[in-house]
Amino acid sequence: MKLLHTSDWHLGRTFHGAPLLDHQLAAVDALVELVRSAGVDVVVVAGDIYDRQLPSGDAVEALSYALCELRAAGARVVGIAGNHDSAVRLGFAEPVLAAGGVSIRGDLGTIGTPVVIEADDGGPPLAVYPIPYLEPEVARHRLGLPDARSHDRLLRAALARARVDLAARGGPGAVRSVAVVHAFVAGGQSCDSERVLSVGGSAEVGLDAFEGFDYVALGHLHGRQVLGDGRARYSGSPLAYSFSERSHVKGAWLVSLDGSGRVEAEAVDLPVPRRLAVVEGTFDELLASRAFADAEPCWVHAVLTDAVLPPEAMARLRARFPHAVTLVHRPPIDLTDGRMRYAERVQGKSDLELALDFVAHVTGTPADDAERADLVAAMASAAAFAEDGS
Ligand SMILES: [Mn+2]
Repeated sequence: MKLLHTSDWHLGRTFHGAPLLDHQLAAVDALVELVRSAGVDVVVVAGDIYDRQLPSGDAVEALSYALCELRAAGARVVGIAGNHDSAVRLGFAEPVLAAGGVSIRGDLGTIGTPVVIEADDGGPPLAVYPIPYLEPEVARHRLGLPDARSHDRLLRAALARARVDLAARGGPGAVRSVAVVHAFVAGGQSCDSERVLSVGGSAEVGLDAFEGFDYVALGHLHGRQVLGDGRARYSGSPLAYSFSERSHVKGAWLVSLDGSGRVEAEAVDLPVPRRLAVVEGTFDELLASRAFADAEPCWVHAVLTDAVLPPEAMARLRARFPHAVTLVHRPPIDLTDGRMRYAERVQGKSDLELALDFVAHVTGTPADDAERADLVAAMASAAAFAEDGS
């Protein structure tokens, strides 16, 4: 049987303010095409389907489109709520949708009840165990473990429920099994676009928690990766959601489970509607140098190394890089000025000396005669103002 493992769609997310929905829909279309060309039985979406608890109308429309298209292409769909999703909203009318072949689970009360897909290869059926994201403060009460506060303990309890059902079905050999989980599993590599699951305590779950399942479809980490012996994998997000992902290859896992539950997973890549580029140099270099021509159609993060940030820098950069979205100014001087405290550095200096120091500090060169004269005049008029109070 064939399973297509994807996650972290984050429908409705923007990229530093730029809308991404068209790119997300292109990823959906590519997944639909894969379902058709590879004869996929079930598409598994391992959480963070929406980017936020209250998705926009456009994002809801995109999910409706995705579910209908995947189903029309011949696959069942099984999804779970991630830490970005509202479990209640995502799980809306689940039993009714499930009758139509689409199960998006948010309700923790359903943990241990699989979505069973009958085989068409003569082998045993496939039981998919969706385990929605377990937020400890909610999950410990819903799972009847009020003292459990760690992600590890709660996920193990949830998986134990799934194992009880699995054993009742005759266990390995009688059924092929997949767990769908949204969690941070020990050994996983994170990047800048995942929201941390636990501020303070550890959110890590040990890989040994997943013993007994033929395949574990993980969501949460946005880089595609393989854990342990390869039965547990992250599909990663279909698109890059931060510049830290510019070396990622985005895609999904096309997983084949044979009659005995043996797994073969093939990486399938998704289209890259717009690449990411980081460009660094002076403003003039960025605007003129041919070295940056490749970055013109990309999402661009610009690092400006001029001593002084040019006015309207971002707007002017966009004349060449229309998709420039972030800019940092990194002047070639040390603004920290050693370890001297501010009070020590300014001690015994006149106002004019302080102002001249400031100019040198910010521009990297001492004030010239004209600038010095301007400062002297400005200070004289400020002093006159302070004296006569007018
Ligand atoms: Mn995510």
